[in-house]
Amino acid sequence: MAKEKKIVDVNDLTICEATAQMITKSREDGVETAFDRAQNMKPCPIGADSACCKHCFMGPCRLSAKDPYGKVGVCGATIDTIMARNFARMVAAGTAAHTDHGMHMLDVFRGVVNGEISDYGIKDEKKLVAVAASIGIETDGREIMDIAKDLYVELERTYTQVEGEIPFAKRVPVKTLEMWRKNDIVPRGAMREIMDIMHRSTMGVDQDYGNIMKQCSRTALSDGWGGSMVATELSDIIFGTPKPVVADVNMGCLDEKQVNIIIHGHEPNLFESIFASVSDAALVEKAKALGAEGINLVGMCCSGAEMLIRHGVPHAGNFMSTETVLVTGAVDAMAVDVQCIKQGLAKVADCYDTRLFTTNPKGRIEGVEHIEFDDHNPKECTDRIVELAIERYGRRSKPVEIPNIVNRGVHGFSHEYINYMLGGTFRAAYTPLNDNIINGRIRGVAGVVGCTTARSKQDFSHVELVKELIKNDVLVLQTGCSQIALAKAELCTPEAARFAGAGLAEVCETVGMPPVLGMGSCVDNSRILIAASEMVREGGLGESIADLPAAGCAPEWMSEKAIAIGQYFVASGVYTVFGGTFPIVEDTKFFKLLFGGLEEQGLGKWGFAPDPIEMARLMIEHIDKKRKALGIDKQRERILVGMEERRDMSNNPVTKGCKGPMH
Ligand code: SF4
Ligand code: MSK
Repeated sequence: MAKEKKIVDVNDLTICEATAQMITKSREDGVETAFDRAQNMKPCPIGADSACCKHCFMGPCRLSAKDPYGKVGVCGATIDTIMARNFARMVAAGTAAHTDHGMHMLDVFRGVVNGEISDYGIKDEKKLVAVAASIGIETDGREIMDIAKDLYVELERTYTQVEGEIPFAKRVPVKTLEMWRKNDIVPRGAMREIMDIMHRSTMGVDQDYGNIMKQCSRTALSDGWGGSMVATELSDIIFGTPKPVVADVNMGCLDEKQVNIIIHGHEPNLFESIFASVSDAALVEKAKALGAEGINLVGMCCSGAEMLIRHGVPHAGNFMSTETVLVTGAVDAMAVDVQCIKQGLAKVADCYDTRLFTTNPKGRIEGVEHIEFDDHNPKECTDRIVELAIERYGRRSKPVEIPNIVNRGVHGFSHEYINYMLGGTFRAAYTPLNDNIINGRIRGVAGVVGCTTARSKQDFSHVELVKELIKNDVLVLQTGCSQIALAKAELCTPEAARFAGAGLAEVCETVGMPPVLGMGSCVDNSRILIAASEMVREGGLGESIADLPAAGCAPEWMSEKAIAIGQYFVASGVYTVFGGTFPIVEDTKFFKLLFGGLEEQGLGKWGFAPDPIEMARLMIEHIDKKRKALGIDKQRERILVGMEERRDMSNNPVTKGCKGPMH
């Protein structure tokens, strides 16, 4: 007899009301999603602890978390070797994903520069010049295309360089770079680093967890300061650098009366091209001829986050909502490219007669129609997708049910815009931010990023953590699915300053900014690295990224990419807390290295807490530790004493006579 399937209350699965409604509908319709599959698929406890090894077939060998040093693998590998090798392979996979995405953007850039690609161009010349100058390319008095050619050649080294430091190492604060050199972790080209880590983590090579960890840092840094940074910078140069834009999120962005198309994945070029296709007058006419009011383009996941910040394209939801959005029956077509695309989409799309298309040669799904996207002729693919979506609209037969929920917010805080927002056109600088950290109005800065997962209540930890941080005057920078969770909770609005502590609220009100700044997709975490470097360069907050009163967190992570991101933040000097689960056996030597030993070497360190309030406590404790080390903890105490008075500005000893915190 088949085992009865476990059904869990939707309110225990998500705090996203729209997603909850659609989980309920999917159950009524007899359609399964990842939410329900997770309840009936227990994670393997040995795998969850990273205590198993299948690097050769004398195994797989399973060690015990209860008695980690009680036995070793058949080859003699210890628990520390096994966990370090597993960790290394996650870093390698995550780094490969981001750097391959960056490499693709480099291919597009080369095509644009050589004149082989004509559908896109150089949209932000100012940024092109700034990026080129930042890595030592001569820019004075030169033609844009000449600079662009040199930039292409230089950035290619991010991938192919066999020896020596990658180009963006020049952007790293001096003391941080010195620490990397001392630890021998300055990255070479990503291809070399990934090859190295895959080699040393095969059976019988590197069996010293500390040495493996060194290569984990080096590889991850080739992602954060390499592949991811190239992806972000070139996407800005080609498609435009984001600046604040008002945009809507949630499933209510779908419109029953229009042809609805969702783009889900990570690379912006597919989305940019379909953005052009949906404005094509002939296609719009075709849609109208079938009774539609128009064509409604909506994003999901990370390419959605990128289009949200760059163009204000509406966003329907994060990773855990990609199946449930199809349950609305309103999605006429969904096109996907790479990363975080559940195979389960195929079945759900089939049940609701949504046209699902893969577009990237690396990311096909068995049984799903593939329309290949080619940057040399991008509209051939995207026009076709729009046509097929229109066709599906014309034969919609099933009832449509769209949750009537839309949340409006402000997104698009690139590092360039933060610079401008705080300092103005003529004195663009991080000085006001640093000053407000030094005087204690802003206690510190937190990067809250990463996925949602079927193993945690969707969005819950993101929202609770961020609320707690801003309440304690911590300014929050966001990317990826986390940003969408907070946007749905309406914390990406200037009005959300009312949830912030008095100091942060005062700064937000003066500048007119939200306490939560959305910066884009998961590769855009590189924007946070650049912002951190600028804060160091500005002065007053120490000499390296490790000195900053800052911390990072991925409260609901699930992807190997998150491990790579976490490791490059840690290697850059940031205390990085993960929630949900962590693939490690506590109190082992490898555990002690990650959660303490790395910090002793001058890097950051990992943290873990299952509860969001505890995550916030750990991050704030770290921020306060850094404030104390910088000698700026006293300023904050004075600010706290003055909090009541500050409500009455005229009596406030701190602000009396001042125009405001940013002046
Ligand atoms: Fe077991 Fe060693 Fe083979 Fe891993 S490498 S499966 S620990 S024998
Ligand atoms: S999409 S990696 S679920 S952030 Fe970048 Fe979201 Fe995590 Fe995928």
